[in-house]
Formats: sequence, C-alpha cells, structure tokens
Amino acid sequence: AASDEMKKAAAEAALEYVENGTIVGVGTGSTVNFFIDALATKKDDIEGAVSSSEESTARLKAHGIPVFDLNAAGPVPVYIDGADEINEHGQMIKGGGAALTREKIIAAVAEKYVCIADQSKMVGILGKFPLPVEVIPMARSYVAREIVKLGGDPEWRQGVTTDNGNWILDVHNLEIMKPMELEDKLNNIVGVVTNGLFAARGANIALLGSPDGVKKYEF
Ligand code: DER
Repeated sequence: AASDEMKKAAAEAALEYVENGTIVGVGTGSTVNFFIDALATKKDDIEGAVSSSEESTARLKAHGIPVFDLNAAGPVPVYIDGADEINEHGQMIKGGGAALTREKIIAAVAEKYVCIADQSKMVGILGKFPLPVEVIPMARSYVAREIVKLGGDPEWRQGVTTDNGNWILDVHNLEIMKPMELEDKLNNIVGVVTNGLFAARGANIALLGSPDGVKKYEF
C-alpha cells in the first residue's frame, strides 16, 4: 500500500542517524518494523539495541541483533520510534501499540528522538487520535472518573494488557491546546503509570514519508 511504501522510506532514512559502535534505541509499531529490517543491514557495525516492547525485541533477535537491558546499556545516542500524531513542535501522541511506557523510558534516556512515520501523522492540534493512558488495573475506574473531570471521554481498551501487566484507557474527544499542561495533569492522577503525550520530551527530528519523498523536520 502507498502508506507502507512511505513508512518504509522514512524507516530507511532513519539509518542515517545510526552511529557505528553504538546501542540503538528501538521503538514499536509497523513503521519501526521496517526500521528493524533496515537496521539488520548494519548489525555488524552497531553494538546492539535497547527495545521498547517484547514485539520489537523478538524482531530484533530474529535478525541476530543483540538486545540489551536498558540498565546495562550506557549511553543511547538515538531512539527511533513512530507516533500516532506529531505536531509542529515535535510533540506527539503515542501508545497506539500499547508500548508507551517503555517507549517513554527509552525516549527519556536517549540523546536524540527521531520520529519515523508517514506524513498523515502530522497534525495541527493533538487529540484527534484517542490519547492512550496506561493505568494500574485496580485504579482503572478511578482514573477514568478523574479524566472525565479533565474533559476527556475515557474508553477501556479491553482485552489488552501491556508488557508491564497494566491496562490502557484511550481518551477520546480531547482538543489538546496545552500538551505539556495536560501531560502533567495526567501524570498527577494516582494510578496512572504513563500517558501517551510526549510533550515535555518530544521528537528532535521527524522523517515523514510522502508521495514526494521523505520530508525532514527539526524541532
Ligand atoms: O504505539 C506507538 O507509540 C507506536 O509508535 C505508534 O504510535 C506508531 O505505530 P505505527 O508506526 O504502526 O503507525
């Protein structure tokens, strides 16, 4: 499909940011899967990877790329990951693939976040895509009530348990004018593990596939 071609082109363009002899931070999702396949062509040049999900870990290992525990990794010069939405400031909504907690941890550690996606992910105002919030299971109803007070419409992503054993609420009908403020408010609700607003720490670079080739943005 056209969008697969655009995702693949963006993923391959991200190889430019991979430095020899380093540990590469690897995200989760269909675009990242194209990146992992491209990274395999450089597996003898890099030290290995740190991974944001069991899904990505399995794909990396299938290519023979060593996967390190983040605690043993040392510096992570670059983190390559997708987004569900990204705005003109590099702020993102993530979590469509339920990997937001480990993604946000590696994004915090990494020196540079390179977002790979097709251009449809770039938006003016964040919030059309339902905002994922990872919660401790016992707190689900309480957190949902608190989110309603913030003006959101939380929906339990039933049947999904994250790699950390938690549940996800997807928050609909948000129009996020102040991403960093909402990120803080959500973080302060007891029972919230992670919210999918990557605003305080957004992307540094975005490589977005389009019919006219890969467009590069710097934030
Ligand atoms: O869940 C996530 O945060 C993923 O990165 C997601 O946002 C992007 O997935 P895609 O590349 O399959 O669109």
